[in-house]
Amino acid sequence: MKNKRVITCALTGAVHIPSMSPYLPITIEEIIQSGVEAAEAGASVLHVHARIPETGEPTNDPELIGKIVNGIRKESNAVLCITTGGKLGSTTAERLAAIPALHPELASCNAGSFNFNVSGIAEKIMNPKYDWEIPYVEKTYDNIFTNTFKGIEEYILTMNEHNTKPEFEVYDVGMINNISYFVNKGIIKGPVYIQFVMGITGGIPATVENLVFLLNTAKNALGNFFWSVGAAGKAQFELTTVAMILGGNVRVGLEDNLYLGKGQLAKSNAETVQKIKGIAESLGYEAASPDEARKMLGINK
Ligand code: KMH
Ligand code: ZN
Repeated sequence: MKNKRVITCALTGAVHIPSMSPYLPITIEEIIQSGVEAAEAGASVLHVHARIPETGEPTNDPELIGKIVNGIRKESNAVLCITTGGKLGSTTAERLAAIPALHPELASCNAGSFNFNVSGIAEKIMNPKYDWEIPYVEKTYDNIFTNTFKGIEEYILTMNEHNTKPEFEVYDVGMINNISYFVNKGIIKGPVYIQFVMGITGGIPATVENLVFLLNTAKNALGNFFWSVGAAGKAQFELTTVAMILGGNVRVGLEDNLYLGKGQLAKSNAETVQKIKGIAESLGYEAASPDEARKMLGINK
């Protein structure tokens, strides 16, 4: 498995707004199709959020998430990672609702609170398609993405109960200590899995030096752990490429970045997977299959 790399595709997220790209999947059918295509292109893990089909607004509605999950499960063996980050400003109960309902193999578990500011998007959108879009992103100027110790414990314990492995989203270096706290408390089952999400305004900048710093800090704090890198915006392909060279795994997809290159919108999630898979293969790595990803992550289907 040394040359295998797990490609995660984050399909739509809760940050980008429909007016930013006509290719952002919105409806249940679009998200299912986009996920199936991304898996066919080489993604072994699909990170799932839902949006209200009529408006594209992010939602935690477990029924909508369930329809997407069941639709993808019918057509693909990909590992599904359901968000518990959810819509900006949601409560813990709202963010957790889909886990008991769907007991996914993986779910995101955000490893600490921080300022999650995407208000800059508002300046780039001249003619928004929907009324909710500009207020939604502007509100993040005064937003703390809340993930307290009490909350993180609740996410971990709920996931344990439903046989779901937490994927710890680490946005800054101090969050590694938070994971270490819960390892020492003995509530994290199996090897720790970290998704370093770099380059959010409010989190650690997406640079190679910072990735090496995060990795060294995590090695000192945790010993062995499984890891992947996602990065916001144009740093996505640079940082994921470096991650593979350093022995890590990667997350691409339209949740984090809408572009394949300068001024070139990605027309699908599959295109972002094809791009990183091509880079992987040119470096001598192979995309892990879903069952190989399960082995690498230490999860049972
Ligand atoms: N919803 C964003 C605030 C996750 O999926 O867990 C963060 C997010 C992370 O999307
Ligand atoms: Zn997400």
